[in-house]
Amino acid sequence: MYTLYYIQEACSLAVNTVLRELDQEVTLIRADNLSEFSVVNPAQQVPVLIDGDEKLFEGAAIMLHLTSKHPSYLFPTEQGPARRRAVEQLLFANATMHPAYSRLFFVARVMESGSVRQQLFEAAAKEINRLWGQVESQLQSQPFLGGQQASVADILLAVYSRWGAAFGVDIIIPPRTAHMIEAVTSMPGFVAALQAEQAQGV
Ligand SMILES: N[C@@H](CCC(=O)N[C@@H](CS)C(=O)NCC(=O)O)C(=O)O
Repeated sequence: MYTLYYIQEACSLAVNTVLRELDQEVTLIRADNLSEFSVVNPAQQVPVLIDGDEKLFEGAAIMLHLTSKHPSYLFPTEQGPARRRAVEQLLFANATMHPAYSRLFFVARVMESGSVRQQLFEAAAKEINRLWGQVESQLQSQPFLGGQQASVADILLAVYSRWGAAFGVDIIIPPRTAHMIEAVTSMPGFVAALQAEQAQGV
C-alpha cells in the first residue's frame, strides 16, 4: 500500500496512473489542502510517495522506483539499449517537456494581464510546440514512445498535454501524438486515477 501526495491533474496524476496500472493500492492525500505541506516536502511540490518507512520525491525517481519494484510493460527492467532509451524518454518528459509547460504556470503566477504576459505565453507555447514536434517524429514508426505499449514517458506526456488549454495559446498536438494521448487517457489506470482525484473534490 502506497500513499501519494497529489494536486488534481498535476504531474502527480502520472504516478497515480502508474500505481493503478501496476495494480498497487494507493491512498491519496491532496497536497493543496494541507496547511503544512512544506513539512512533507520542503520544495512544496507533488508528487511525494510514501512507501513504508521511505519518502520519495521527484516524479522520475518515483517512476523508476515503482517500475523496478513491480516489473511490467511500462518500463524495461533489464539493463541494455531498451532501458537506456526508456530512461532517456522518461527524462525528456520530466526534465524537458514538463519545464516547458511550467513556464506557462510561472508567467500566469507572476505577471498581471497585459501584452507582455501574452507574448511570454506565446513564446512558451512555441517551445512546447517544437517539443511536441519532436515527440511526433518519434511516433512515426510506433504508436507509443514505449513501442507497441505505453511507457511511463507516454503517461507523463499525456498528463502534460491537458495543461495548455487554460492559457489562451495555441498548443498544437500533431496527429500521431494526439492518437498516443487518446490511447493513454483511455487506459483503465488513467481513468481510475483521474476519477479518484476528482472524487476527492477540487
Ligand atoms: N521536479 C519535480 C517537479 C514537480 C512539480 O513541478 N510539481 C508541480 C505540479 S506539476 C507542483 O507541485 N507545483 C506546486 C504548486 O503548483 O503549488 C518533479 O518532477 O517531481
